[in-house]
Amino acid sequence: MTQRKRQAPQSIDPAAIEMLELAEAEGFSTAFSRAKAMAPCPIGVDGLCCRMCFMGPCRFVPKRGQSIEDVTGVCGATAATIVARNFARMVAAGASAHSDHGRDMAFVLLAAAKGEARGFSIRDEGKLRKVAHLMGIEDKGRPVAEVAQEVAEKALSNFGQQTGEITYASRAPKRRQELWRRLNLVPRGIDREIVETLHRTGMGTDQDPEHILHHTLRASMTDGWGGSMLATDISDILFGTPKPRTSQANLGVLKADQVNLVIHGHDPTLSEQITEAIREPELIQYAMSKGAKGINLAGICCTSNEVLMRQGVPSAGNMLHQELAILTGAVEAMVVDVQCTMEALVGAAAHFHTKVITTSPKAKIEGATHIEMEPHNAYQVARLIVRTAIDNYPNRPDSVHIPSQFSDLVAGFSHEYLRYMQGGTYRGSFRPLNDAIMSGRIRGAAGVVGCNNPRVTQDRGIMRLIQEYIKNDVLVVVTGCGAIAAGKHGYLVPEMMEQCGKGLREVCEAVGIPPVLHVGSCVDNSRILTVLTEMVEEGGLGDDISDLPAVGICPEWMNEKALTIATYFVASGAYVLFGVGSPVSGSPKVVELMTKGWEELVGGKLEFEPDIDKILQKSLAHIDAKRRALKLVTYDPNQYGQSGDRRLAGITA
Ligand code: NFS
Ligand code: SF4
Repeated sequence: MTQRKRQAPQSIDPAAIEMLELAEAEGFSTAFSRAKAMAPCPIGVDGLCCRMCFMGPCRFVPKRGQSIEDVTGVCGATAATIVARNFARMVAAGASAHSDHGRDMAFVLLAAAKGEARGFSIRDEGKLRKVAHLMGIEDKGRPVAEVAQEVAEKALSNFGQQTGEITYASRAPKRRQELWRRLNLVPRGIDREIVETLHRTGMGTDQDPEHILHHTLRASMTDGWGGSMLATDISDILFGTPKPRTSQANLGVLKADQVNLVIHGHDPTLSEQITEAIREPELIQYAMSKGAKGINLAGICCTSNEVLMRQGVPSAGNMLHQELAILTGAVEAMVVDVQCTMEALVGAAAHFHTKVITTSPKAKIEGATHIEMEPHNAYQVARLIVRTAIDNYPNRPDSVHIPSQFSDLVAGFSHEYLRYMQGGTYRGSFRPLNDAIMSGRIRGAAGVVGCNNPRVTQDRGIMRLIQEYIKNDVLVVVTGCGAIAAGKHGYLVPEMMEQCGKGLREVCEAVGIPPVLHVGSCVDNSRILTVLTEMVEEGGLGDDISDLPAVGICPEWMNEKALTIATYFVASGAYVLFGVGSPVSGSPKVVELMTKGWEELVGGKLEFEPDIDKILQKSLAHIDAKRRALKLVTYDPNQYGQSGDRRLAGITA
């Protein structure tokens, strides 16, 4: 009855709970408390508000006895049209974020190739040559810098290109490419499709929901097979292709006796330089001269994932940990670049000595210190930021409150490494994985990805699904804040094979991997597209991504980017389920178009399902249905595991 009774717990993470108790006691505001204080707008939550022109804004609220499909705006637009338009704009915005990130990476590569970006080099020449090959660029006998310049220019041309096809569409399975071409779904250029989405969805242009959603599929692909895939590839070229690294996650990685520098956002450019700078003896010495024992670097959100995957920098937590990290009182500086960095950071920092430092030419926050980074000065800026944090150490309050919790983890499973681990340098392939799926050792695969959202209990949906999947022999890959959740709760270690079904456990034992694989940041969802494609090409699991016994889940989504990812996975043939709630629930017609309609069109569909148990049932049913369609052996949880169990029993006896 009382409000408190109806409220779900705020988090299942003990470190977060500890900090939230402190915040409540001290009267500090957080996203958790603000979400409680502000209910979602009851009209906007269903996608039923149109602000595309000033004859409105129009609210689509049916009168008693009226159907929603009979309500129109001043211009006559129907609910289905405005819900589809709102969704399309969110997808375009998400695609713009990931793609602009990809563009920035291409500019860094170009500057590095021309020798105009001190501190940047081609760390992974093998990957550069592989990417050159994928782009149709001749690399034999040519100097690295020359190839890198051409790769960067080719990547940049994908953005402004007006006709033809984006380069990486040709990386998809052959069948998928044919389907896309038949349906006119291949993006012509990244910027073009995003701009066209804005044009189409303004007042009085595209007013057929099915037609709007068709273009939305095309626009979303500018992210997955465009900007994100380019961002991933170029980051690997510049900073190295990830391979497994051990590290830790949760607020307990902050250190009471060291300068704590937290990097937060998405772009690895500056954070890679900061990772380098904190190792400089001169700066360590400088920190000690201020009374600290050293410099401790930790990440939040996807910047964290980028430097975790490549450098093993520990993670202080996922999206909802950004304010909580500051409330420990132990953070000298929080350095942000772009995306998912809450304006509230400045208010949280005002309680302490913490400096919030914005660094992107695209992003300032009022009240934050702005130290702008460009590729040519990145290392100097990184040093300046580290010094600023050190200078702030003596201002730290006498008592700090750092929760003790953190978990060990292994991250760094790039698609290249996944291939390598299944056979080594010369025999690397996806054959063992495909065989394990075909024989039923592994029932299928699930990607558990994406955000935190204070509208639901932090990490609960993510962790429940991960636990159930591995118990049911479903191999899990994780990215973004979902990956950090898995890390915080101790699921990214090989020991977790103990929690697996027998078949999956055997596979994990044989290969020596955790059953939950951290494959990277949110732009690295493009790695999952590559893995799915390689699985198709390996043979035995059908001839398109839509044939695979695989699902994609975002249990705690909040960002527009998550919707874009969902949509490009659907366009690629995947079944995608989202928790929390639906931004299109206002129009049954749009819901039908995005489920039944998209499934008929492209073999994938997007469903919003707030009930995590239902997500679990639906996803497992989908995996089993795909197994049946492929005529694979029926999954039987008791078929495997005997040998592995006996061997382990022998060891421990
Ligand atoms: Ni993805 Fe990564 Fe996290 Fe969500 Fe934000 S950090 S880009 S959007 S909240 S997973
Ligand atoms: Fe209202 Fe139509 Fe204008 Fe939207 S475009 S605000 S529905 S009049």
